[in-house]
Amino acid sequence: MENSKADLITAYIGLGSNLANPAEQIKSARIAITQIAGVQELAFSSLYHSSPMGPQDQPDYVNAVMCIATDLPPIDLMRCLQRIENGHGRVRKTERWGARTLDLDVLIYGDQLIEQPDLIVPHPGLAERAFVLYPLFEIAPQLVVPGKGNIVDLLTQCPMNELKRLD
Ligand code: ROI
Repeated sequence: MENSKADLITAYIGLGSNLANPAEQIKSARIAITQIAGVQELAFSSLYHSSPMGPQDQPDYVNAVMCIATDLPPIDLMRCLQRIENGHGRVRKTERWGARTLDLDVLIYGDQLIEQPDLIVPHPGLAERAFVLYPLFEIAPQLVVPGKGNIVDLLTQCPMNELKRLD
């Protein structure tokens, strides 16, 4: 369904990096996202330091979550985020879950459940990922994640592991 002009959707974006000065990658991605036409920043979490999920022979990550208001349809938003990833030197390798200069995921898009071949929202790994849930809770403590439930309930089932808040 097309969003009409007046319709602003609240969406959440997950940011992650573990190469080439991760904290700077996240900060410059934040600026690039605010420069997308049709996107306004509503909130940005602290930066978090996290140990890698997946293969352990890669550097630790810096993660954050951003809340935006947007009139872009979800696929257009995802394509804009992919362009920013590419502009930050993201090289897509065949190895699953390898190191990356910048990863930008549409975590949540309004109350929508989206299952398209190239976009699943809410992000399927959201409930198991401390590096997503804790920054999300910081900026949206009352959030109900569509199809998954209250952020507080999700948090209580997700150990913090090695996650550390940086600022
Ligand atoms: N692990 C952490 N800690 N943070 C991430 O952003 C992240 N992103 C990924 C995989 C490789 C699954 N692991 C991660 O895509």
